[in-house]
This record gives sequence, structure tokens and C-alpha cells, in this order.
Amino acid sequence: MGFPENFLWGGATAANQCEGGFDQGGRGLANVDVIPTGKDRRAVITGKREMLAFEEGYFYPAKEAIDMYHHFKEDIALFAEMGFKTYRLSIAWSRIFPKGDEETPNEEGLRFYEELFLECRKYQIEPLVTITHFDCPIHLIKKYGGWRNRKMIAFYENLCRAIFTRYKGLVKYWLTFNEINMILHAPFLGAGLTFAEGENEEQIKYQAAHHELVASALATKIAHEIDPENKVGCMLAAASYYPYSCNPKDVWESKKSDRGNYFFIDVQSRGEYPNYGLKMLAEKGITLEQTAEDTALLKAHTVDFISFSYYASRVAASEDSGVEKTEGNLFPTIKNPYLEASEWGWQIDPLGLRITMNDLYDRYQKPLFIVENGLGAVDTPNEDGKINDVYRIDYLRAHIAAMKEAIDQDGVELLGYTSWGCIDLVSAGTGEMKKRYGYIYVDRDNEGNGTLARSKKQSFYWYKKVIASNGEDLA
Ligand code: P53
Repeated sequence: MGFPENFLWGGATAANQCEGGFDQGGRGLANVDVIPTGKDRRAVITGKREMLAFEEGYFYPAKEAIDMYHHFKEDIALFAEMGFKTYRLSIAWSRIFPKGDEETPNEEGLRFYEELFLECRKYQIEPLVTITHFDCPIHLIKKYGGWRNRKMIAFYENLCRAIFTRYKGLVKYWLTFNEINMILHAPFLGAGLTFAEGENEEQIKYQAAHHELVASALATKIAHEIDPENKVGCMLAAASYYPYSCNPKDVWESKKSDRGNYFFIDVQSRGEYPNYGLKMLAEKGITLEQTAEDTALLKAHTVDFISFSYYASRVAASEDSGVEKTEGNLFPTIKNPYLEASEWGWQIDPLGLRITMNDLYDRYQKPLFIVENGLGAVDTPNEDGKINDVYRIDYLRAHIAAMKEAIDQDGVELLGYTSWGCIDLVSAGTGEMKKRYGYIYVDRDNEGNGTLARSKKQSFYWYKKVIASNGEDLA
């Protein structure tokens, strides 16, 4: 009982939030580079304010981030010290194809990740690679309009062929698109989309999502052809919705909200658009351009496992309930009176993780992989300069315990757990450094000041014990 023997414990990061080195090694500019902190961030992320180059008067946190580009050996050594079995990271597309539409990849970019994977292997750490974690070369946005254009499928295919071939034997676990459902909430961040006045945004978003879904199926096909050992997963920003009350209208609203997220995973896991999704598109007046070849690809190349992020549960209410939604986050939220919230208003709910795991497993009957979970909090060093992050340990302990119950008592198959931001990194939502998730502290502030020195928090020692005991010792 308890966690399976080969359970993959580890941590997760994304290139754009930790690497920096935005102009190093022949890397091209990407959407993630030109997203500033401050009041215009949300407008840029959602594609309402087009910003395709650095502009005067803004701070761009991804340019340097925590400079993992130059620190990866030191950082991976620290992960190894905690006993990581796996490390989830993403490839910056514009390191491999700086413009995105070249025929041959950039050798320096390929070499960078090769060294990084070899470093992981040195410590028997299994890399778990997100092929795209919100990034898209800026040239592909300027010239083709990002994922709204069907040609993106072929560019993504080139990227996949290049990395699957080069990293054969080094990498086995792949995720095609990070939080694919984020395209609806953050279309510039998720898919390089910007919108002109009067455009039908929903039509464009769902067409772009269709291109991503086809690209994901194609990636799965190629991954399996190049190496039958490869395992490919989809990735969902998960968290089940609770009805605001037992009013059937609230219950119905929560079901519809869940489906809004499942929509993408239904296609990636079951191989076709679900009926409710087709009806929903029709009702919105959206027509998807799709070929017979697309349909066949989607059907034939479904994912091997379902990965997801989980931070907080969600609440859905009907119009009748009169409750107000707060737009504090990229997902509008409703206050749940039974839960406490983080400093950023994310409502902490470990049982919600167990519920979400069960919902996903019941629906897909494929192994799950929790690839993001954690507490974003302000860490203040004490007089000795140490960070005693008990609040983070409490959060993680409760979520790992819930995970264990889902395995032990509900029979959910779980491949592994990579907590988010195992080393402090730039927040995707706000661009801040002070919203920290790490076991490892990085000396850098919101404005980019600091030595970038790494140090261990209390949670570092705690997680090390958790891994060493395979999840038995959570004290
Ligand atoms: P930050 C919102 C809601 C759910 C997941 O988020 C999200 C977001 C974006 O804010 O994204 C994932 O950094 C994402 C990571 C991100 C992490 O959640 O805003 O995959 O890139 O950093 C946490 O606290």
C-alpha cells in the first residue's frame, strides 16, 4: 500500500519562468519575453494589447528570470540532493528554432538541453519535458498570427522531430502543450494570439485550439514512431468545480464549467470531439475548419497518460444565485466559505485534489501525473537568514496525503508528482518574483535586484524526507 515503488517524485519549472538568457545561444525572441509586469500584463497576456517587442518603460521579468541558463548544473545538483526521481522542465522553442519556420534546428539550442538532460541522468533523474509551456517564437506570431494559422502544425512538427530524434534515449516522458485549456483564458500567453477590434475571438481561439490538438496528436504519433518507449501526455489546468449550492441550476453550471476544461482533454484522450462540445460550438456559431486527415489523426493518436496542474478548487454559480465572480486570477473565482485562501486568493483545498483525481480517472481510465501543485507565498528570511516555510510544508503535506488516499482508497493510478516551482521562479500570472513556490530560495526581487544566490528553505529538508520514505514520512 502507499505510493508505488517507482513513483516519480520531483519538481517542475518552465523555461520562460526560470531560464533567462533570452538572447543567448542564438535564441530567438518569443511571446513570453515581451510580457511585462505591471498593469498592462493582463491585457498583453489576453491578447487585447499587442506587444510584440520590448517597449520603453516596462520591466520584462523573463529576460533574465533566475538565470537557470547559467545555473542549471548547480540547480540540478540541489534537486538531486533532495532525491528527485524526475524533473519537469520545458524546452524554449526559440532556442531550437529561433524564428520557428527554419528547416534546420539551431545546434547551440539542441546542445543546451542535451547537456541539461545528461546532467539529470548523472543523478538518475528522469526528465519530464513539456514541449511548449506557453512559448511561441515571435516571428511565428508576426508572420503567421500564431496558432490561429494552420501552418503552425507543421512548424511544431519540425520542433518535435528535432527534439525526439536528438533526445532519443535521454527523454522518455513528454507533454505536448502546457495547460492547453489556458488558450481560452490567456490566448496570447497560451497560443500567441492577438485580436483586432471586432474580431470573433472565440472563433479564433477554438480554431487555434484545434490546430494545437492536431499538432498534439501528430506529436504523439511521431514520438511513438521514433521511440516506442516514449510516453506522451496531455496537460490540463485542472480543479473540479463545486456547485455554489444544491440549486440544480448551480449544479448544472458546475457541470458545464467542468466540461469547458475537459473539452480539450476529451479530444486528446478519447480521440474525438465530444458531442456536448460540438453542440456548444454550434450554439456559439463557431465553425471549425478541419480535414478528414485531422479527424483520423485525432482518433488514432491519443495520449498515454493525463497530466494536470492543481492549486485550488473552483466554484460555479448560476445567474440566479446572485454571487459575484472575482477576476483576481486568470480564472474567475467565487469565494468558498469552507476554505482558506493563499495570499493571492487561491483557495486551499487538499480534498479537492482527491476529488479532481477521481473525476479525471473515472473519465479517462488512464494513468494520471500531477505535474504542478504548490503554494505561492511571500517568504521572509529570519534573523539567521533562514526561511522556515511551515505554511508551504503544511500545504504540500495535506495535498500529498490526499493524493495517497486517492491511490490507496480509490484505486487511482498515479505515475508521479512534480510540485510547481521547486526552485523560486517568475510567476506566470503576475510576473512577480515574490510569489514563491520553491524548496530553494533565489535571491532576486520583483524589480530584478539580487545576487541570484540559491539557498535551502525548511521545506527542502522536509521534501527530501518525504521522497526518501516514498511518501510515508510526511511529518
Ligand atoms: P502563478 C492560473 C491558473 C492556473 C494555472 O501560477 C496557471 C495560472 C497562471 O497564473 O498556470 C500554471 O505563477 C502554469 C505555470 C504557473 C503556475 O500555474 O501565476 O502552468 O506556468 O507558474 C502558477 O502563481
